Amino acid sequence: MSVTQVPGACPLDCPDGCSWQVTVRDGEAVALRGTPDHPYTRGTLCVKVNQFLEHTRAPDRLLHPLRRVGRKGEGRFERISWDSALEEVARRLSETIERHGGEAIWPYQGTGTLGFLQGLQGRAGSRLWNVLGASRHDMTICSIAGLAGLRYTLGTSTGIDPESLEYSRLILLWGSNPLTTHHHLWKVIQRARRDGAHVVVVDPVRSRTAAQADEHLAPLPGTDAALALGLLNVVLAEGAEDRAYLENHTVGWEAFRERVLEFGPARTARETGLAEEEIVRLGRRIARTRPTAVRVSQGIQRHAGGGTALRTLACLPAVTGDWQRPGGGLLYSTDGYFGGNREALHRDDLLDRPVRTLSMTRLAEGLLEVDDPPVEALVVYGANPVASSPDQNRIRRGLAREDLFTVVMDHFPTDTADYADIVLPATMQPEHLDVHDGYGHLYVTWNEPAVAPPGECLSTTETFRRLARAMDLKEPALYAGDEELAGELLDSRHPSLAGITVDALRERGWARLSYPDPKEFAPYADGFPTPSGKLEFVSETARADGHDALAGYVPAAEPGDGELARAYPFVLISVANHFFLNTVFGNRPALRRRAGGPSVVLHPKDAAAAGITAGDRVLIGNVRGEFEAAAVVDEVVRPGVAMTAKGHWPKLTGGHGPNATVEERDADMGGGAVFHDNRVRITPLPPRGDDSSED
Ligand SMILES: Nc1nc2c(c(=O)[nH]1)N[C@H]1C(S)=C(S)[C@@H](COP(=O)(O)OP(=O)(O)OC[C@H]3O[C@@H](n4cnc5c(=O)[nH]c(N)nc54)[C@H](O)[C@@H]3O)O[C@H]1N2
Ligand SMILES: Nc1nc2c(c(=O)[nH]1)N[C@H]1C(S)=C(S)[C@@H](COP(=O)(O)OP(=O)(O)OC[C@H]3O[C@@H](n4cnc5c(=O)[nH]c(N)nc54)[C@H](O)[C@@H]3O)O[C@H]1N2
Ligand code: SF4
Ligand SMILES: [Mo]
Repeated sequence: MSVTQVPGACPLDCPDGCSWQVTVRDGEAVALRGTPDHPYTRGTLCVKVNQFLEHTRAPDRLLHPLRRVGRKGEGRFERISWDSALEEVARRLSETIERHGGEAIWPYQGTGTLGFLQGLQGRAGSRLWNVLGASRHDMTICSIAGLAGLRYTLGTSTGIDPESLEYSRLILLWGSNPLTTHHHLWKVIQRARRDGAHVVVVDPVRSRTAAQADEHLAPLPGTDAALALGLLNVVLAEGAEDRAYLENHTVGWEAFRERVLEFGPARTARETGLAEEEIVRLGRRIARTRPTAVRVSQGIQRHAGGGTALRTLACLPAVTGDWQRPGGGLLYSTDGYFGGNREALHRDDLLDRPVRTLSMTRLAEGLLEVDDPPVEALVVYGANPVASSPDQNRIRRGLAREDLFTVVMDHFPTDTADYADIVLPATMQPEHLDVHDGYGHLYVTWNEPAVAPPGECLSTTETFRRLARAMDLKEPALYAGDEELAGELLDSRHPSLAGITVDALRERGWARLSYPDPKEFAPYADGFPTPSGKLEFVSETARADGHDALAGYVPAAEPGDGELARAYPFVLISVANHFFLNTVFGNRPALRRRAGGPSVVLHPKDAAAAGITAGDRVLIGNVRGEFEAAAVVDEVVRPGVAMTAKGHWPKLTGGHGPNATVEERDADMGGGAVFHDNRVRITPLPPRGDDSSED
């Protein structure tokens, strides 16, 4: 009997990017655990990923290529061989290119795995798409508005080292729910608390994290930039601005100061729906506590003003001078720390002319309205847009187009796969090679294949190599093997990779990137990568891009007053589900049981006004669409807000989810999605009759 420990990485779209070890006995994966000596993973995974091995063996796993035999959306398929699947895909893509050129192909890649080889970070498949001249796919679904906003202020979207939060004295968890979405950060925060740090959550919902914090402020969704300006107003009133820092390290302070002075406590209270006392109390605490760290994650930027929110929040630690202190500053993403050679993977030099870019969150528009050329072939991998992208009903209409050729590569028969002409079975993480960084830490992780793939599953890299061969493409870069690709990625002179060799990484499974110890690390103490080299309250780049040159506040597109709000009294926010990761695990029976069915949480006052009692079946809807859920009545949401969770599979929960109500509309920056800038009405439904045939 042979037993080995194989190092790997959690592939999911989660900031914690855990390092894991698979125990393999006689060729079978028998146990999975977080790597004990990894300083961030610290031996634990999470409630979801503890079930990962069971998930790889689930009875509904896709094991063979399939061809559609039913209507689009019906989900009826026949098993076919890889050869005939690849022949058909190759033929249809070639015909599309002949008719309309490569841009009629849309490679629709999602967040299913973040790996540099198999997934998003390396834009897996980009070499093939470049050779074919396919449309570019812009990943707008998750964090882009915030990334774009930060770049105006900081010149980068890369924030402080999460491990440096251990040295913060005040931690603002702003629109961030780590106990559900990245719980390893919470351990760092607990260490800071043991040293006396105070933790404040800013969230319209009393999340799991807010319930554990020292203080919780619940502003109206989409008003965070106003709150940041209001808090800075108090800091100024206390005379606590760091004049030397502002003088030496920032641009545009005089103008920004004027703007801050417009947001006195009374106005800020009106905008945010908070009490003046709450704002003043927190403002004073910020004024007297060094260092203060702001942790913002993605939830807060799914609004019309989401980019501006991050842009303005990043100004807060400049006024207090905290950017120069370890444990001070702002953390949104750590993506930029890993200096691997991404360009070598992407190979954008293979593209022989510029191509158009299509936005991930505008799939319905892309399929129903885009012309010149129309999208004729859609290749979906690592994504489940029927469940996850905005405007579900129009997406279904687009995917139902008879003249559209759709390929879906996935592990499971998702709602999206049901619309495919060809379904290709993909390997899961213990079955393929990959390399990962993290967007919430400073480590690089190696994922060694631990077991053979089940059935006929193939990795993304191998699928695209075989497709290139089936299309008779000559470019040698299309046939690079996985180890070669990993070597190209890590072959970089970037100082972050100093001392990190492929062999050592492969042996141990992980390495901390070459940066100072978190206790001493203030990445922007000496300046910022902006055009001026300073933090920019006023940004000429922003002005050139058509935004206000000065950081400020952009309110919601569907605000809380006016006619729209009378017809649709609730702002619907659809937060991360504790038991799923986006839609991954949404079909896992044990986790579905723990998650319960779709629900919507309302404040008791709102529920009473709408004639809704706890447990009622309700319809949540607007002009775009509607979905059903069970009502929960609880003070965890503030009045005016309704909360539901993302991740349920529509086909397992009545056919529609929250994205049936979400408009396909861009945030102020980057083309980000606006999942929470979404007003709805909520009405009770009659209880299901006993003769209901639904189950
Ligand atoms: N368990 C689990 N973990 C996950 C995921 C998951 O689906 N499940 N998803 C992963 C992914 S893809 C991502 S992007 C991250 C997201 O990580 P987070 O951003 O932490 O998660 P969200 O639940 O989207 O949003 C966090 C909080 O923002 C609040 N919020 C919404 N609108 C506003 C606002 O306008 N202002 C403020 N202040 N708060 C607001 C919500 O109430 C929510 O509690 O998590 C990752 N981790
Ligand atoms: N209402 C609402 N909607 C949201 C959000 C929200 O907060 N509210 N959050 C948004 C956010 S933050 C995100 S990131 C998006 C996520 O949206 P998507 O990127 O579409 O992610 P998922 O829906 O989880 O679908 C991922 C799919 O990839 C598959 N997959 C996983 N690994 C692999 C692999 O190695 N190969 C292949 N071929 N497939 C694989 C999984 O089985 C799954 O079906 O959802 C967004 N949608
Ligand atoms: S989902 Fe996040 S917390 Fe869970 S194992 Fe993966 S990286 Fe770690
Ligand atoms: Mo995300």
